Amino acid sequence: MAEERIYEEFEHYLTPPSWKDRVWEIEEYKAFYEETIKDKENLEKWWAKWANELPWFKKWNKVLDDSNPPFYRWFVGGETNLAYLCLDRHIEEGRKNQLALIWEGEPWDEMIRRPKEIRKFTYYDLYRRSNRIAYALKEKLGVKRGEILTFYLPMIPELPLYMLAVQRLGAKHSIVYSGFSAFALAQRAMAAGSRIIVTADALYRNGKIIPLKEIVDEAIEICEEKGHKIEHVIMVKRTNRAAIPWIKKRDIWHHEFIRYISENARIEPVKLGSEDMSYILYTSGTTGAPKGAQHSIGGYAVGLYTTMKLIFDIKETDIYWCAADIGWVTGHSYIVYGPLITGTTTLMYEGAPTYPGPDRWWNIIERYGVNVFYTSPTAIRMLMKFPLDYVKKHDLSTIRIFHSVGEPINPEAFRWYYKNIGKENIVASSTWWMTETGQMLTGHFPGLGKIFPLKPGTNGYPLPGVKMEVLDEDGNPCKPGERGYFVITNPWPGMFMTLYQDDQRYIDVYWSKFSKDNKWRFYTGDFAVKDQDGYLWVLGRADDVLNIAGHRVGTAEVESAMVMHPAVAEAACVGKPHEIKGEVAFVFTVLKQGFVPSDELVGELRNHLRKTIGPIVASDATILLVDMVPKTRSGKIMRRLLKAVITGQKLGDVTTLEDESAIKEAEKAYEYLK
Ligand code: 6R9
Repeated sequence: MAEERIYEEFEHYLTPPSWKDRVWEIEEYKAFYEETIKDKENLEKWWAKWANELPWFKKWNKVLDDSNPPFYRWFVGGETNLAYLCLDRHIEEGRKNQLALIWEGEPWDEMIRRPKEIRKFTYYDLYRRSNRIAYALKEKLGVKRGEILTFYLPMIPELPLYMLAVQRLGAKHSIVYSGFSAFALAQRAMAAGSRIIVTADALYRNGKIIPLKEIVDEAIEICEEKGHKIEHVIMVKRTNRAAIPWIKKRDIWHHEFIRYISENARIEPVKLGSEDMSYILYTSGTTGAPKGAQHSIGGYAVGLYTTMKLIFDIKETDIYWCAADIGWVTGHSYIVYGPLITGTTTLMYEGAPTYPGPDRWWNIIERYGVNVFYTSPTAIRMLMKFPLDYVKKHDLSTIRIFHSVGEPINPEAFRWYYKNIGKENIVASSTWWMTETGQMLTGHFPGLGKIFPLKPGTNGYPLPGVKMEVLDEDGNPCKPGERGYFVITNPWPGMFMTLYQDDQRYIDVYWSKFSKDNKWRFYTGDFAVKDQDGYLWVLGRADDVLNIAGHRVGTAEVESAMVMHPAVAEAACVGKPHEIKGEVAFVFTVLKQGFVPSDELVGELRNHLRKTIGPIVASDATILLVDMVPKTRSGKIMRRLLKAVITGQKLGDVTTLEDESAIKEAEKAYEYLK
């Protein structure tokens, strides 16, 4: 069976040599962990310990209010503000000259072999600049506590500056990823009730200038057709493109907006309740209207602070780099708020991993001496395709910690980066969490001073204080090694508070499937396995799991097996209905550069599947060679679309699709196969 194979094969634990004297026995770690979740008292003690390391305007009087589940409230009675935690308090504590943010743009200067623009901000710089923006928002546009502004901004420093400015005012943001369509932007701006959109004229990516303002204008038209008025558009000037469409009175350049505001303008950060809203973020849901995950302030800050310390083992002296986009939750929590709350230096870059060459990232790590790195398995698999020389020519020895997020990491990709980037002496893990959880909830915890052995491909352990279970359809715990639904059975501080203006949907989507007998359980929508050591293996979305002749097989498992073959760069597996077996695997497969498609190769791949997962999957599997697979803009394979292709159904919502040609290509290849 698939389970046995996988968990047997990866029982070769890895211990980085620099940690060899600091390794927990599994039992010893388990005991530590169990203590934190033993009862409510311990749970509160555990989180209060971390909360106490942060300054508060006013301390809470209750750590966890669980009197109205599933609406949990954390650090009730406490008062704080995210801008205060990210900026003011560092200045008060004498860290004003500490480097807070490093940014580099994309346009490249070949002479000096680095980007033309690099900007560095101390904590004091961020403080002054965001104060000035806050002042302008308040005085010129009347932005007040509670108002939600929509940001449609690329990866430029003004994005975190505007985020921090609205936090000061007690206003909120709803950030829409700058790759989203006008329709998606309009839908989100209306749902959030925004009257102000902050954007840029354009962005740089892959050597091209991509206009944004036109998309905003189109979105505003859609809003207006529906009777929703956008009163102001603030636009950061990023490029020199000419002929930018302009509507007088509505549109204003950011530099004009702040021009006559004193650089010494100050706004006191508004004292907000711990359980007030900090922002909403619409999730890239698989179906239905986008869901606005509503995040808190105090609990969210504690969740981020704790995980920055435990999972990234962050130090003020570190250069920390999360290579995500701020438009996704990973960027909100781990490019902006998390690192700034901990007082470290956070790095952000504009562009793409392969421009001007496939070593852009390795070059960045070398130039700044990045210590802690956070990225996605998709990016790793993409960069793995290129010759190792691109890695080897850079000094990456500063990397101490390297975690991934967003999807299951196939052991192959894990081993590749552990060896080639980490030189087999880093702490690495796949940190599971989601938009709704606000903070990382699994991984490894070097910040405790000791680690448990690394297992390639796992999500490690649940964070101390977080109780996770793998349950069967009836809500009973699965045995170790058995696949089931991934469920969180106690509240955690960074959790979202509700879906914006839709409490009922919050209950229906997340809390109804497994809650019973007054015990509330959060359903993640994922499938997972807990192995014999208590390590978690998240297998992918529960709707991405195949049932082949009664055997459940995660699409991620098939894909992981496929990419273990030297010829395969990437694979996307979906289920194809089958008369007798119910479902069989259909694998869209992308070959690595230099491999030529042939019937022999397909035969060899099928054999490889048979060897790695077993005949259940391999015997009736179709392996279709394609040039690329369709992905969301955040890099997740859109299996739903591939499934539609092979079952002849409508494609449905494609707003999150990164590159439409991927789907056309799949259709063509499938036609040819038939
Ligand atoms: C942070 C983020 C959430 C979904 C989640 C799961 C998948 C995220 C993962 C992972 C396996 C990991 N996911 N991290 N699967 N291992 N380390 O990605 O949030 O965009 O909301 O996606 O991503 O399927 O349910 P979000």
